[in-house]
Amino acid sequence: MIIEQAEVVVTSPGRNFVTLRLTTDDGLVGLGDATLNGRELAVVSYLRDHVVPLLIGRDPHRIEDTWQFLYRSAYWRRGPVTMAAIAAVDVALWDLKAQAAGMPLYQLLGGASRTGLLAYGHASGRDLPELFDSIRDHLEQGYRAIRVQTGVPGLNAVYGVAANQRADDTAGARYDYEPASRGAFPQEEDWDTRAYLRHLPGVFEAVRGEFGPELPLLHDGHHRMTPIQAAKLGKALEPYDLFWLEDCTPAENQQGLRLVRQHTTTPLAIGEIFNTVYDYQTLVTEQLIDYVRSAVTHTGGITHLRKILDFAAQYQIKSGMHGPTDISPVGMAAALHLGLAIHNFGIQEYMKHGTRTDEVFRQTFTWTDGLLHPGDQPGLGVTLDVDEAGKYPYERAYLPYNRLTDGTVHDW
Ligand code: KDG
Ligand code: MG
Repeated sequence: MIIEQAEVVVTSPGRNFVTLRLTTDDGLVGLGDATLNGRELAVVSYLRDHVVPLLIGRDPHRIEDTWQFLYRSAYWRRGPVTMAAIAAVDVALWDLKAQAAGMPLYQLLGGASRTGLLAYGHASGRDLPELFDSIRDHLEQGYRAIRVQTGVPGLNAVYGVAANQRADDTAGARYDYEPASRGAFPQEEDWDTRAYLRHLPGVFEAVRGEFGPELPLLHDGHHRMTPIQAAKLGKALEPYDLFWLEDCTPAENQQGLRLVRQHTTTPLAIGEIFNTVYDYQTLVTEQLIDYVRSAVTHTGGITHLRKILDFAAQYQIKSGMHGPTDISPVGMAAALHLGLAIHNFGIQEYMKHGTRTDEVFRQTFTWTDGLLHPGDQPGLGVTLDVDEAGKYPYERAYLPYNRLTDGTVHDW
């Protein structure tokens, strides 16, 4: 078998997605997700201009060799653009290998280690009544674990609080949360860490009061605190028994997590913007985190993320793969196969795509009683309807950025 054709498909059925589509001389089609929210076209160019020409004629079975070739032969290593491009190739190759074997991909990764994957959804509200409604709605949808994001008095737009109508679904239905906005310039949001720190513990106290002690609750700090502020928040949230506190600091300063860890037993999750195992070395070997947030899509694919997760497993650290709507259905499917196979699965983020996206990407995963399963079709179990994809051309979109009340640019 050889790779005969490699195409990069860009489509925007509600939001932008970049997909690598490999076709073999046997007529098999393998898919890989290369979506990098707000910087999509950089990955398109990396793939189209530099990688696609190297793939034609290659043996698709040589996954590890192809990975090492793309990583090492570029000379310029790592970074989100490179690693998203390599991830797309890697996942498309795994998809092809599993189809050629006539097996769902998780079987090639060692077989199922569980019957389904615990998933969490995104509840949010500008105030408590809105937040409680959103949590009830998620419980009715079957979620058994819920991320809680809330408005902060005095701030106009806060990360994770659903602000938009669902762009591509039933009129009036609430869009869970899509931070990127279409247009020529990123939207500006405002931020005040002290106001947030004063407000958040009371919100979790109220949520526990309303929904009881058992429901696993998560929260995303979205990189906005210094280590000492994160330590203070983790400590203040201890009575509410969080499943995790995510991205409490911009964690490229891995050593900063030592300070956080010294002060709190609130479990910590980090890594959605990381792209290689090297971003985790201190965090893992010093056991400064509890969950690895990396997505297959942004971390060099299944081949590299599996290595990170095996490394983490030696330190009792589990997976908590990133799964917002900017991970395409192809990227989600890859996460589900990997999550089903590994021993140290923790939880999977699951936001659900809109109906138009689901028409472009036909999927076979299941969602039953709060548990996801990738399904038993050979390969990833996702097909791309190229005609449907062609109806939705790329639209320029940016993630927002933050300014503090005095105008200083802050982490978003
Ligand atoms: O593109 C950015 C989003 O993927 C990110 O803001 C979502 O933090 C996020 C999460 O935890 O889902
Ligand atoms: Mg996050």
